[in-house]
Amino acid sequence: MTSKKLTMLSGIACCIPAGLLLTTEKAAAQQQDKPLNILYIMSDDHAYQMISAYDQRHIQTPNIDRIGNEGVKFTNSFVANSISGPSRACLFTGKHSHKNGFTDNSQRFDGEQQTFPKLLQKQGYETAVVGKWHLSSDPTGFDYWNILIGQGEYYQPTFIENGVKGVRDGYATEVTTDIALDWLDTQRNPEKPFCLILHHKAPHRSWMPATSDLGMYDDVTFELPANFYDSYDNRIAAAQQEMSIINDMDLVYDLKMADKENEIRTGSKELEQAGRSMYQNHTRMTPDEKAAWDAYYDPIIADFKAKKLSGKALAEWKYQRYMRDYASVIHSLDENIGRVLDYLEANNLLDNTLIVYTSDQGFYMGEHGWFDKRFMYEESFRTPLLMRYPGSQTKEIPQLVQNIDYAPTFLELAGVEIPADIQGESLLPLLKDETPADWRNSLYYHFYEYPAEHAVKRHYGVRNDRYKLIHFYNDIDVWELYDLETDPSEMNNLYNQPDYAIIQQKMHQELDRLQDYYEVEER
Ligand code: SGN
Ligand code: CA
Repeated sequence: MTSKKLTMLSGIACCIPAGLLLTTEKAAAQQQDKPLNILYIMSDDHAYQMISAYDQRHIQTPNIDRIGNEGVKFTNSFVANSISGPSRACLFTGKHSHKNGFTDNSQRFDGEQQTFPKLLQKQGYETAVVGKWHLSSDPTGFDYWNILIGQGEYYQPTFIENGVKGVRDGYATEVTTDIALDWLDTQRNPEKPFCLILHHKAPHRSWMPATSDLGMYDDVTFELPANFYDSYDNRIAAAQQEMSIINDMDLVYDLKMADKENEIRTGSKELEQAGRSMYQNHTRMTPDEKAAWDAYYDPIIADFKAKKLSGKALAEWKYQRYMRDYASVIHSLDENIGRVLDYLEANNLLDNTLIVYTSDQGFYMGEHGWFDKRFMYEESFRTPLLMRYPGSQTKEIPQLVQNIDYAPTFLELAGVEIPADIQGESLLPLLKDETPADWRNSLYYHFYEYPAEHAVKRHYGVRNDRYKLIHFYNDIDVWELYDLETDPSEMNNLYNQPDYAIIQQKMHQELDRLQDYYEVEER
């Protein structure tokens, strides 16, 4: 209970019978002594461009926005390594990838190492993780876990509940929410503070909406990003990726054009087959879901085939389909986050719980012509971050924050001493309107997953509030420098431009300093 509420209580003391007052005061004191609960909600690949608290152009997300409206919006929130498993390893350890050992999605997380859920458990918290896990080894540090296998499935997803596998009926976003609410309501020990990690699969590729949401954005024409037709001049690594909507987004697998006549060829046998099996055979859908799916997509497929689109018309048709599917997936996500907030409110848990909403990284919604993430460019380096912290007066936090900061934040909140080897910084002072004068002024980033799907080269770099320096390496050796003030879309690589020589040198120095600070051995 906040101190404001305690004052209110003592203010009405004269009207309350003595016995009841004692009980109320005792309850209030107990509540005040009890550390805040933690509800950490993270979705998978949720672009901030698709959250109305961040961007009003495309869709409305009133429930997600509510967390920020009643709390704070971080306007400069970033990840350390823009891909799922590594992002989750940074979250749980508070350390960069080279320290927690989980550098790319092919790894297995060493669950023996120190994580914040384990330290919270020691402090008396009850801990649970529900939904996407993606760290390969079994969860450690959780009293309850109920996780998807790998990427999980949108329909009738298989979960592993404390080691036991089972298929759950329903749509992933709803089922994941049901499991989380059931744990909150009936399974946890209400005497203990809780830490619930609620990880959605949505809106990960291949962006399959709930059947109830199919078509809900069909009347909307989404604005094409100004750099949709980027030609990647002077940016060799950007030119070599395989995440282009035009070239790599599969008509069948990604955009569901699994025609019954089997006439559509996409250029990728593997993706086409995977798509046909998923949408034509409907391997995981119930007969009702299958019927609703076909009733929606069959006419779109027929129309698409009749139009015989090519060139820019085809590219923009693909973009609109992508945006519509993705937006419809977000609709369910937003509604289900609303269900969780309503539950907390109805059960008097809103004002003693820190609520976090974020994504495992950002995502491209057509910027540079792309989908997916991985790059240190803004759309995927950034990630949305909204927090509802009871008692906070701040509305927006502009400081540079990163996903290695969650672990120390939760530990400080719980009254646990932050171990010296944790690399992140607690965000608690920022939430309490007490920004330290020496808050970090630059961020370190490192992406390792190459050679791999989407062919984004390995790279590391540094970003401060204005400039970004990136080094692409491995089978390439290319530097990039951006002035984010004059070129926020990162179209103009300034590396080795004489006018920027001093800035370039300073950014190199800053990169060296950060690599020393974070003890990066491999450079
Ligand atoms: C899958 C997707 C990729 C995606 C990775 C990583 N392909 O492999 O498009 O980049 O996951 O995503 S798919 O054909 O399986 O859909 S992450 O968010 O889990 O890291
Ligand atoms: Ca992801």
